[in-house]
Amino acid sequence: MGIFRRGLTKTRQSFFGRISQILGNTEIDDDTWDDIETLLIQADTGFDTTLRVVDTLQDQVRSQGITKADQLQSALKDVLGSFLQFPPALDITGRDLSIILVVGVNGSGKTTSIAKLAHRLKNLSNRKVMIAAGDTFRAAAIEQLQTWGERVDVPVVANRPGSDPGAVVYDATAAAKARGYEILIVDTAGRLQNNFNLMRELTKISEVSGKIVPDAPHEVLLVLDGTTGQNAIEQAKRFQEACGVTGVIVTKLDSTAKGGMVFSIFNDLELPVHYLGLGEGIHDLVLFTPEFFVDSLFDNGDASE
Ligand SMILES: Nc1nc2c(ncn2[C@@H]2O[C@H](COP(=O)(O)OP(=O)(O)OP(=O)(O)O)[C@@H](O)[C@H]2O)c(=O)[nH]1
Ligand SMILES: [Mg+2]
Repeated sequence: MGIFRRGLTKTRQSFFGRISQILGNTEIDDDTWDDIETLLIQADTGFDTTLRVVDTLQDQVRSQGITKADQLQSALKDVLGSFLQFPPALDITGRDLSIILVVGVNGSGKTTSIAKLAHRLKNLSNRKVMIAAGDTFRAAAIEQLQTWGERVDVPVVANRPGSDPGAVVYDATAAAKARGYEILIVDTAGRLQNNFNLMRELTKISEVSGKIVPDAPHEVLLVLDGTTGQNAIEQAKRFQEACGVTGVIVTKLDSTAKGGMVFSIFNDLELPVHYLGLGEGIHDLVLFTPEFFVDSLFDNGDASE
């Protein structure tokens, strides 16, 4: 819980935590609803999700007989919570080798999240983890991943810069299988969702591992930069078309005020958020927990912040 509250300090201070102050101690009227709508939109909750949240909140207010604006905070908290779900466990058990493909636009936090995830799976779940350096675009990308691999003590299969990423994934899959690894996490180069050729390459990469391991990749995790807000929703739709995204990691929520995007991912994309990135360190990847997330968005009178 502590890491959620600390990580989401900016979102809390800029938006949700200010709600009681914004609404004041008045009767609920049209201005109240306008204020709540504005707050949600500004926090990047997205238009459709915002309207649904406000509708549901209005129903609650009616059925519970709430008349004062200052009673709205806890009702809003409940409604927001009802728009989230605890993510299902990653589909990485019950077979010899499971493959997780990690995709996203440039700089969204893929490589860092892979290192954090490898660390989690190895140390918290006690799994044998290997990483494939499927971003062959830049030499620095391969080195960055190798450095992380050393730090978290996980082997990294790589080829030379400029080589075919599909071939790296093929080799890594074969190596992981031969050496009895249980989870292979595949890094990919960042790409813009509207670049047709690069998105097609992703489709191919995603198919390669399936030639060795049936039904692979078992998870396709899209890494979304929390600071990009609603733009990320558009990105997600294109990645879904190219490689069948199964879930999302939202990064950099420590450095942005726009946590509302998480509600939009669940409701507009109907994808689970598995993890949140709340910093640059190896431990700063937390399992998404709806209660902790919503609680951390609101002020609980804690003066220590
Ligand atoms: N504050 C913060 N920074 C993050 C987080 N996740 C990643 N970063 C930073 O974001 C920058 C980009 O991260 P990378 O992991 O290299 O991103 P990438 O998606 O692999 O980038 P490309 O491979 O170039 O597409 C780095 O400086 C990371 O330290 C996070 O949760 N919080
Ligand atoms: Mg990278």
